[in-house]
Amino acid sequence: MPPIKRTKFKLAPEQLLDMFHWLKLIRAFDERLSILVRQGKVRSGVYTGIGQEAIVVGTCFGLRREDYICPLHRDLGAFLMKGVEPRVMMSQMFAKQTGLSKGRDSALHSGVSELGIFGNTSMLGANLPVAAGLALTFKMERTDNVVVAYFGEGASNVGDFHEALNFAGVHRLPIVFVCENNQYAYSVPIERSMAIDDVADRAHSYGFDGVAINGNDVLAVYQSTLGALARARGGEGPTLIECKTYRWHGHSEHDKAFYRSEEELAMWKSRDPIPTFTSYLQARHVLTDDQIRDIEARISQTIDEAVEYATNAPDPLPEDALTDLYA
Ligand SMILES: Cc1ncc(C[n+]2csc(CCOP(=O)(O)OP(=O)(O)O)c2C)c(N)n1
Repeated sequence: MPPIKRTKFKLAPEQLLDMFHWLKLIRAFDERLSILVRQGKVRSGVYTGIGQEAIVVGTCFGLRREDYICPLHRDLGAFLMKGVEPRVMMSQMFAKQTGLSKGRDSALHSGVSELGIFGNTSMLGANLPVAAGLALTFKMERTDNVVVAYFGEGASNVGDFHEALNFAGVHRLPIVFVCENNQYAYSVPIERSMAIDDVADRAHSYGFDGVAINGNDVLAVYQSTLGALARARGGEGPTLIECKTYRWHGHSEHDKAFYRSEEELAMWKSRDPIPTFTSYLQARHVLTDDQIRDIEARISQTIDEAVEYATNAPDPLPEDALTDLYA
């Protein structure tokens, strides 16, 4: 298969600053959640994506409201980028009435159809056939909307992954499969679960392109996504983008991650997507120290307000347990 052509793009300074803001907000949101877990305030498992932010920022940045995302347990940032307010997201983590599932769900399975967010299921890979179904709907309705479906490298070993890619390839569906390859599926390192180096290669078996990129480079992720979105909107079918990255925390906040070395963590921390992008912006005179301070202050205020709002929000009521039942 010929290599995917690189998509040309130009972002205005305001757009670059917007990207920077999202990276910082998502990092700060996850970091605060990590503290709140230790304070016993969160009524859910918390699976932070600290270190992986460039993936959700780079993949969501070019989306329209009507496009659908199928996020993973580690992608709270994608909810924010698709339009969920931080205080609503925080309420969701606190299992309050003001959260997306009104406090009747563990935090990770909610969706918002008006914003194009499909709720995740716990079974790894199970979101992918559903995502392919959504993409089939878009194709049958003759819209040019696209589905962006996220999965971990661990999930790419599950049957559902292969069925979804096969179906998407056969029907040339408008879908972008985004692999967040953070090197571990819980405690299992990638070399113990896969005999190939790149998950991206798996796309070729299903008749479409796969590309492996630096998932800590937000512009590289954005660029690959732009190309994949254009192909999907133009009727050329799916693309798999494998983003190589690393999660700084354990699988979840209760996992101390003793299965990996300090040296390995330090090496990946030196590839932190935020300072890399900060240096890029500063070298181009798009971002000043004052702007950084201003953005950080605004984010800190947003998150403080979100925590206060969620803390004071009402708990779900027993009599509401059966409202909103679909069937
Ligand atoms: C089918 C299935 N098998 C096992 C699990 C238990 N489990 C939950 S998350 C996880 C690891 C996921 O790894 P990966 O897909 O790489 O995503 P990551 O958490 O690294 O982002 C496992 C094994 C599950 N939820 N579903």
